[in-house]
Amino acid sequence: MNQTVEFQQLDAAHHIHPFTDTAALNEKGARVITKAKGCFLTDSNGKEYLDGMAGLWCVNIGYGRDEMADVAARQMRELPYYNTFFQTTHPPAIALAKRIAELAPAHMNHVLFAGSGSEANDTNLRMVRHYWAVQGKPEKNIIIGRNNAYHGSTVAGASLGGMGAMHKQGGLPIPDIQHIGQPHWWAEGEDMTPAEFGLARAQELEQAILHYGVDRVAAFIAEPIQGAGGVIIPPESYWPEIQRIVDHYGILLIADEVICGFGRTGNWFGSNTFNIRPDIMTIAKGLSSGYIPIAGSIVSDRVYEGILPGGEFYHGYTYSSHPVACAVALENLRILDEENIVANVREKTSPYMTTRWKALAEHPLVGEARMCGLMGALELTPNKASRAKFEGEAGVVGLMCREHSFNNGLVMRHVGDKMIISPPLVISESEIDLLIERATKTLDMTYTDAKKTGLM
Ligand code: PXG
Repeated sequence: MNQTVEFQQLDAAHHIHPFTDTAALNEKGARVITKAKGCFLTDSNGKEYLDGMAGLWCVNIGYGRDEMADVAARQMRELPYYNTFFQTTHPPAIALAKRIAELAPAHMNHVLFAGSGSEANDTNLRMVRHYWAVQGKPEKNIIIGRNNAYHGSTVAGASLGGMGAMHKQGGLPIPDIQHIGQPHWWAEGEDMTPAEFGLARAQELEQAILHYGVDRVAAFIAEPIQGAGGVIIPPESYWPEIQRIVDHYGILLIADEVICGFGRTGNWFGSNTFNIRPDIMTIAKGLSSGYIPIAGSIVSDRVYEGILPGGEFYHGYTYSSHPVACAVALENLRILDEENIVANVREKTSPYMTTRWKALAEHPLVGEARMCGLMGALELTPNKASRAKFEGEAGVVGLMCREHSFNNGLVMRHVGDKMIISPPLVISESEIDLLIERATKTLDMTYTDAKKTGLM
């Protein structure tokens, strides 16, 4: 039997995929990725793909860095595991926490580690409620998130997020979580200017605080740029107004930096790019460039000191500050820093990529092409002028486009009828040229199909 078929059959027999219609996948067989180097993946048939998604928005330094494997092996030999419960610590946790505090905004100097972004957001939910309880305000426990935000897949993460389809499964959201509108001008701004719309959507936060009462609202959580929701870059008016509101009412601000952190927007954090002053930042993904699972909550001095009088915070994971994960993350941060990768995105790669990507808006299928740092999206539409949606269910054209993209050797994701991109931060100009060439061919093929099937 062909090895790919064997892999696919065994995969279908025993492996359940995340976020997948299992019956449909088993019928078709999964794509089997066997190795990767730099910005390229190779599948079990030897076909190469330019990885326009950096794995799942995480492989910032690119694949195949031997230093990362060497550090992991060294740390496994020296101290493969020990916990940081029971008044114990170890050198990799200390070194990584110190390095993160150096990189984070000046008022954020403390880190609690987790294994995934979802876990870190569970930490954040419990921490902000605990913070207010220690301040003598236990009823101040409502957390406000946004529609179409993504904060993970655990019970708290999915509740904080605003994905309707996720809320329908498993009885979510949990109590005392509320959602306001997202700053997605292209899809929802109607005849407002982006600036007016950004302001209006930010002011929904103020309306929510006044509606529930400032004595009930604990925190607001948001991604600086929504990633999984479709790379939604807020209008310039949005974040300054959010910051004004959280400052005015003294509400805690949680910036979910799981995607935006560690260079994705051309700065160490999306909070730097948008001039946000968070009380807590969620980090994961780019912290280790996906080489090993690790995440965390970076906590401001205000929240840290606010919690201290409360005694023990009954929270933590077996793998909080895992020594191998900490050592690998620290090596990743060394590479990002010493190879000047973040500044290079800001000054060179992002401007080049942005120019080339935005030119895709000329394509008859594309209503808007947007990019910040190295994360971008294309809005596919049957009518650019009216910013119309395709008839019928969303995502049919997006899915066609994704299939063509993979066949053309480019990993580009779809979210409904948006195409999204988030390549490794080490992508070169010639690789960007290749990405654009394959994306253009993909759009052409999708356009032909959409016309043929009467979708436009
Ligand atoms: N916050 C944000 C902003 C994320 O993007 C999480 C939290 C959760 O992290 P973990 O490590 O628990 O997955 C994420 C994760 C997609 C996709 O389809 C995006 C994520 C995860 C899975 C799929 O774009 N982001």
